Amino acid sequence: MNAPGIKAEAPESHGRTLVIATGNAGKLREITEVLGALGIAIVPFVPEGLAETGRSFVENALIKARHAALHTGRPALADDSGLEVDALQGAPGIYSARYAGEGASDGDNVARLLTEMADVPDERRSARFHCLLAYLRDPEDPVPLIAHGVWEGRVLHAPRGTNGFGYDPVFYVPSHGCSAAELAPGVKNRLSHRGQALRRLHRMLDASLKIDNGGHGYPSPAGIPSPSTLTNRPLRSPLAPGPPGEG
Ligand code: ITT
Repeated sequence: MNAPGIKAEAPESHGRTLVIATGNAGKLREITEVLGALGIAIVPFVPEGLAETGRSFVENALIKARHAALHTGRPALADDSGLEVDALQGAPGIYSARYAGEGASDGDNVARLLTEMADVPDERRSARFHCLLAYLRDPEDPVPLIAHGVWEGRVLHAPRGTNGFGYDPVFYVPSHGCSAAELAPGVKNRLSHRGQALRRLHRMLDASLKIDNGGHGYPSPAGIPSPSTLTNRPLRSPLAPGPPGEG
């Protein structure tokens, strides 16, 4: 029987379920849509109060995934992402979520970006989103799966559109002649850094499942705690055996 609160019963999910470590509702929406279309149900885990002390996207993604794997006792996936602006020597980069300071809102961050870019002419406004995904089978996993996606664009002079989140209203998408916040969610996911990385990770998980059945791959839904039980408290030692019935 499936754990309560888990969407694993949905026929299209084929029982594949992943813990996602994020406190960002916009990311969660996009990840749920992409992985849902690939038949994977999502169990969110909010890594509250966790310091992202890495110096790179990949380090921060690993910190978040390891934290979630430790505190849920399950394999976990995390996304670290951000906007790299050439005229700002790569800023805000890994500091994108707190560009205007700790606890800054999306609006605060966009406002600071537009201020910093006020005197930058059109031809020097190139930028790109990066998304690094890290997947760990357990907190000690020595071979995490890492997937990277990049989305090229330009920084607009003023916000446009209301979809998406973060810097989407000021990220111009040349292929579609509009901002990322003017794209329908499905279109953004087809083009975006996150959509690319998620589809890559999905292929890696499937390939890994074929090679070392029982190594990487999707956990069985049995024994996955319900979302309400996913907290920062460790459910069990990472070295303790899993719930009965799991190999
Ligand atoms: P979690 O760590 O809990 O996942 P976070 O928002 O703190 O949430 P990051 O540290 O990875 O996540 O920071 C990512 C920031 O980069 C995010 O807050 C946005 O400001 C920006 N960003 C990332 N992807 C984006 C996207 O698709 N569209 C717009 N902005 C994006």
